[in-house]
Amino acid sequence: MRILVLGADGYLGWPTALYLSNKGHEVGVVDNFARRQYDYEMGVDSLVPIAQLQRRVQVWKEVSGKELACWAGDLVDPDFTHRVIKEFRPEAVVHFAEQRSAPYSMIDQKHAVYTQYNNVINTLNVLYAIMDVDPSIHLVKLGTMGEYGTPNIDIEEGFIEITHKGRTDVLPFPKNPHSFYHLSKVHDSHNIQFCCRVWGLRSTDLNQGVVYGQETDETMQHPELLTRFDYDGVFGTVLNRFVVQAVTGHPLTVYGKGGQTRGTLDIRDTQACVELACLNPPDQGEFRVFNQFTEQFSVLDFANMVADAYDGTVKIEHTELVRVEKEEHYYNAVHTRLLDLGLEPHLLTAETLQSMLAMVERFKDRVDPKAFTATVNWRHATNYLPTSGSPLPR
Ligand code: NAD
Ligand code: USQ
Repeated sequence: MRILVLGADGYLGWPTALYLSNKGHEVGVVDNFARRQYDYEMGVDSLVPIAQLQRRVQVWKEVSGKELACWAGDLVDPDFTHRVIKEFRPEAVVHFAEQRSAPYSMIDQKHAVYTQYNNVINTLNVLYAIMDVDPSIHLVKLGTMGEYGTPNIDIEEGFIEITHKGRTDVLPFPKNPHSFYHLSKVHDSHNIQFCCRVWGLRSTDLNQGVVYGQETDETMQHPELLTRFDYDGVFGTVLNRFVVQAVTGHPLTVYGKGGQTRGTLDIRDTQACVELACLNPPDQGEFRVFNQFTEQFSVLDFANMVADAYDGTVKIEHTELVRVEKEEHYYNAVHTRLLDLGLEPHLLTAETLQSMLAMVERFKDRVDPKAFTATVNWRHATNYLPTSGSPLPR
């Protein structure tokens, strides 16, 4: 297939582009490097050094003999977005290209507005470009399990049958997200569903859980093919942070009681799920939702698993609950549709954790312990940054 990967300089976009290319698809990659600029803004860096996108594309060609078409530009610019989709003429567009940190979106008004503007407007531009260039292009959009929040009922896969006052309908599952970032994904989902219903586009919304891991078959082929790995208090996700904290002798930072439960998956399963979605497109006019995760754990489960897997002393610290979220709650989310398409999950085993710990060991001299601090508090919409006047990526 011809597959265009948006956000291909990022943690997930880059390894997914390589995976698709390795599978024989013709792949194009797009990014505006906003993610690198958030690091400059906050004075942090990926644990794993990453080569520039253009260099990675060149190395991939040397290693695999496969070409990636590459565009540098901002999807918020409608002309750029339109031009790329027209030039590449993909059969599927895989859209990773958003500001994806909940804490970043909660720093202050400027970061909340940036997040929603960047995410919602760039997705609208992609929808308009697809409509104009070729409405049969399948939009595979990365959403998030966090769109649903943590309701006290089972979470269905996108839709729920409701009987109300004697009448029955199948409706989008209620959304109750807990950050301006997660809200941007809800707004995207509504816009995409609307375009499928009204214009007859087709799309798969991949409501993905928290991803962990770093190494994939393709990125391991050369040091300059590695993908980023974030452990700081704004972009680092929970399990990735915990393995870095364990290796560097820092207490694992469980916010509050640690009963917060989330769906989660291995980075290699992100790659496989995206390909499965591309290879099995929905009908024209259909808006389809897959809950993209393989297991669910509480934050405290993650901490205990890391402590068990690490061959050394690990301290678990219950720190202030910096977010407004339930510390203990019911959680049971359906996730069968990708399994039905043939997904064979990599589950979170001691072996997986040990390989993550070994990877961190190799780069531990790059760790800045100051970056572990959770600097954003949901209850205070203030500028915490010493460089708060710094420009956002645009
Ligand atoms: P990331 O920040 O590492 O990558 C996103 C990439 O998109 C970055 O390289 C960034 O520069 C680019 N980008 C952002 N705005 C852009 C724009 N306007 N134009 C062009 N490029 C732009 O994030 P990630 O962790 O790789 O996540 C990718 C996607 O998956 C996101 O949409 C995220 O919401 C979703 N997701 C991630 C996780 C996770 O655990 N990492 C879990 C669930 C869902
Ligand atoms: N947490 C801790 N300690 C930490 C870091 C996080 O207790 O040191 C807790 C958080 O409070 C939260 C949970 O762990 O309850 C998950 O936090 P996270 O930062 O790992 O993940 P989250 O903010 O939910 O966002 C990440 C990605 C986002 C994606 C989302 C999937 O950054 O792009 O959409 O995971 S989901 O959680 O399913 O919505």
